[in-house]
Amino acid sequence: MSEGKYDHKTVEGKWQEEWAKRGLDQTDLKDAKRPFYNLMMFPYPSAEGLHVGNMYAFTASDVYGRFKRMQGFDVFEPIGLDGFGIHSENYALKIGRHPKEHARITQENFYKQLHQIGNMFDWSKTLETYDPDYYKWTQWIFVQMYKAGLAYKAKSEVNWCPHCKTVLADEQVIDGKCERCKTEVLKKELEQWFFRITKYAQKLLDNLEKLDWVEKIKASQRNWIGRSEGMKLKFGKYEVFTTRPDTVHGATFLAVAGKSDKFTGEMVKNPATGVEIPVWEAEYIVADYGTGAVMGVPAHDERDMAFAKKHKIGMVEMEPDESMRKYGEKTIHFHLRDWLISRQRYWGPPIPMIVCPKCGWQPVPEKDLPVLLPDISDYQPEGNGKGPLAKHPEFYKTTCPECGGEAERETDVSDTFLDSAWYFLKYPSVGNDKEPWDGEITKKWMPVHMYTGGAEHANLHLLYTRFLTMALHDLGHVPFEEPFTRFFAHGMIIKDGAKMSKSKGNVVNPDDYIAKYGADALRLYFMFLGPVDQGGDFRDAGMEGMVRFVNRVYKLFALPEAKSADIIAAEPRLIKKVGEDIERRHYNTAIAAMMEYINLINGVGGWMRGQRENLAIMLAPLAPFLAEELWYRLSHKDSIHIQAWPKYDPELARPKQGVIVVQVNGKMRDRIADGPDVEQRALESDKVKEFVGEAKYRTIFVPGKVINFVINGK
Ligand code: ANZ
Ligand code: ZN
Repeated sequence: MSEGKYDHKTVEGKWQEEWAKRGLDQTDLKDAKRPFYNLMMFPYPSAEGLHVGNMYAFTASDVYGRFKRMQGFDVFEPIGLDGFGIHSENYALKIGRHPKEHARITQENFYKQLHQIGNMFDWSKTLETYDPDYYKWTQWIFVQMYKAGLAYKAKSEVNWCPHCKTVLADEQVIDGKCERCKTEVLKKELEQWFFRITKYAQKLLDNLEKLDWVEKIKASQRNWIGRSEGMKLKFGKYEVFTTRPDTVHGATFLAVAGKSDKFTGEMVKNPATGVEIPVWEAEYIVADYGTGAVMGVPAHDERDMAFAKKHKIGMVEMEPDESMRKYGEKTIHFHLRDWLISRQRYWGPPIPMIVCPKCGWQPVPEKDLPVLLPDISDYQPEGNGKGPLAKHPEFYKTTCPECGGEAERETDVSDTFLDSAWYFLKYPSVGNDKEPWDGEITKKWMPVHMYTGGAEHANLHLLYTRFLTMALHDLGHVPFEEPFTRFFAHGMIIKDGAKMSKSKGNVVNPDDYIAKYGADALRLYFMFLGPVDQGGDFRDAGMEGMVRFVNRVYKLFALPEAKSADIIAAEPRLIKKVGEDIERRHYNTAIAAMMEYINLINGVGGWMRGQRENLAIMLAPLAPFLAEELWYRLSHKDSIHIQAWPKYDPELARPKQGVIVVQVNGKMRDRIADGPDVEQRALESDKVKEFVGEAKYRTIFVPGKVINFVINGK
């Protein structure tokens, strides 16, 4: 065993190469006995590369995957790039680089960064959403949705981002601003492609009960779906949707959606009172919610009250009346609106539809997929409601698949969130270009066993992917309705009190840290910040501490062989604690427990081989390079990462009890933890052995206090 400092550069380089050569992280997807699909949310490249915050989340997910592998699961941990879309494209536009060229550069950098951190990714199964072998199937999914009546084109009032020069789905408007560029979003009346997510509103809601997800994500989805039970009541030719039919007596006006408030000149009869009430157009009425018409009850509703006051409409006080149910029928409405899927941009999969003057809209025949995104130099969005492909007749001029006549292709591309709504289905089937995914493999590996990602995607990605999976299930393409059995939301990394972001200028590039301190030290540092669901504050100072920790562990393995009752007593507790903490992703306390244990060993000055092996194994998910090196130095030929997680005797792992003083002939020689087998453990102590040797003895045991070995003849 070599002395001195641990050289992370040499060690990490060596094991990266060796692991790749052995195919250590390539999962045998066909023959796996205990499949465990450990997935981290799809990364989308924005600027130069991954920052420390992204790396944090990936490492947190990887520690869990490595732990599961040591528990005997066949873990599949794939990685790829969500490289299509506005986010990447906006950055490419900003720096004046073609999005395709930009993607090539980012891809190389991303994979290099992700490789360095030492995650157990199966590098034989990577995928990128802009790869035609991938988006061929994204388009195929669009075609299936169209054929099933789940994709349609319609004119509606939609969100328009004047900066991104494209429409956005409701879910991509956060507090009135564009999710990607934070510009104030405008409303526009446009004809667009939609996915009929509303058809699944009830199922999206019901299935939440079955999912092992954190409650705040489920609550967010419930709220977004917004189920509302009420009644439809007839007011003359108008029908209103109300959740308070019992207040119908107090309706003093009727309001329909309008761009500004104005009296229409029309009067209708209140069905309950027979009184004629005025019909108004009102700004506060949403055109496509409920029936688009509301009965105004100023006495019971704040907005109606404000409207009535402003326009001097009367108010009627009355007692709520349950008998009014006879004026209408029960109905349910959802706030969720259909998913707007088309984008007037360049960097996405062309929507695989053709419009023919005679036959109307036709899907591109499946044998003609993919519809390739052409290489063009005028890829900038124009903001005229059409995408850049609309300037290219060589792209859009085609023939009708139905009648063979002249026809035109759709020139919008699809939303990036469609690319990322199905990627998990493709990973295990990467390489299969005959079908989107392999039936057997899909059944064996999915739903995903553990999904880790950011909570900010509750109503975006997590809702879209649930919907798409349900739709694909109903169309017979996948054997399950829900994509992710468990979802774990990781916390955020902040720096100087603020979320890490380029605009705040507090982004930390992990590359420098890996080069300087090593991947293991960075991983340990991340995981020591706090429980993963809480994230933490990134401070340079802490890194040094982790480098010292790595070196201490390394030196520990140079200590001589020695048997200590204290270490023997501490070990089962450590194994229990580290395992349980990793399972609930409190990696920080697992590390803290190991630190304490290391202090104990240093105090004793030696330890046993089995203890060394177990500690190395427990460190392996957190510090995979260091652990592998230690394992190798213990003369093992196989990888530490496929060793079984250490077992412990639950009896011995019970919380620490009192300390027993061990005496030989009345003189204190050692202390051991109280618990079962006190005598045996006391005799295993080197300090005790030294004095007892082969001599005959009798034992005086005072439970909870002292054990005294009295050597015969004394
Ligand atoms: C009369 C009334 C009296 C109402 C009262 C509420 C309280 P949720 O729960 O969100 O579904 N409403 C219906 N359609 C609307 C539209 N298109 N635009 C704006 N407001 C609309 O809310 C349903 C309630 O919101 C309905 O019940 C209606 O006002 C209003 F004391 O009817 B209510
Ligand atoms: Zn035709």
